[in-house]
Amino acid sequence: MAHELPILPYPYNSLEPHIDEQTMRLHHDKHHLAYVNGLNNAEAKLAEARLKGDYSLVKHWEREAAFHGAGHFLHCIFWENMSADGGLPSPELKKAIDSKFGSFDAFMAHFKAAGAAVEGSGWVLLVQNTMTKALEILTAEKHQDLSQWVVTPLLACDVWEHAYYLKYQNNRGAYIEAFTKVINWNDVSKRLRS
Ligand code: MN3
Repeated sequence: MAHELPILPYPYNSLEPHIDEQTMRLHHDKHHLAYVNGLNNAEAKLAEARLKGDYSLVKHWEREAAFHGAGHFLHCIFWENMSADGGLPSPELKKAIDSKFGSFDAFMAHFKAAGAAVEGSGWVLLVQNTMTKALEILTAEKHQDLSQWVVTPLLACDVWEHAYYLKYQNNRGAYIEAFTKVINWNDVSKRLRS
């Protein structure tokens, strides 16, 4: 089954003025689509390699599958993580945030600082450890190398330049601030596992 570009769960302009329509169109229709196509291509090449028993390019296609696969699935979460009217963290999520970070404000300050500090392209993520159930903030400077394997992403903020450059230029901090205005806490809360 080929992977498909998900339909954006809201109109392209619905996150204005925080995230602009032109960025959303380019980001979803061009950048995310490239990940979907890249992942499908890598999977097809790996299937072909198995069929032929020819693994001479396996390192390349495994890297392609990791790069495009990470890009595809993180963007799927990213679109759903945003909303014009995202509500508040559920009582369970609020409790988990307070327990890990001390307070919601401390969590937000940590999340924004971690995102602004990512070198080059990458992501800042709120994740849940599947062994301990505790929350953590992690950054993925190369998203194919997302550190700590036993985590579930709950909240993903794309800090690649294509996510903000049209509107915010080099001011990534202002973009992250804007992102926090459109976080869909209903969606983030739904991803938390007890
Ligand atoms: Mn992106």
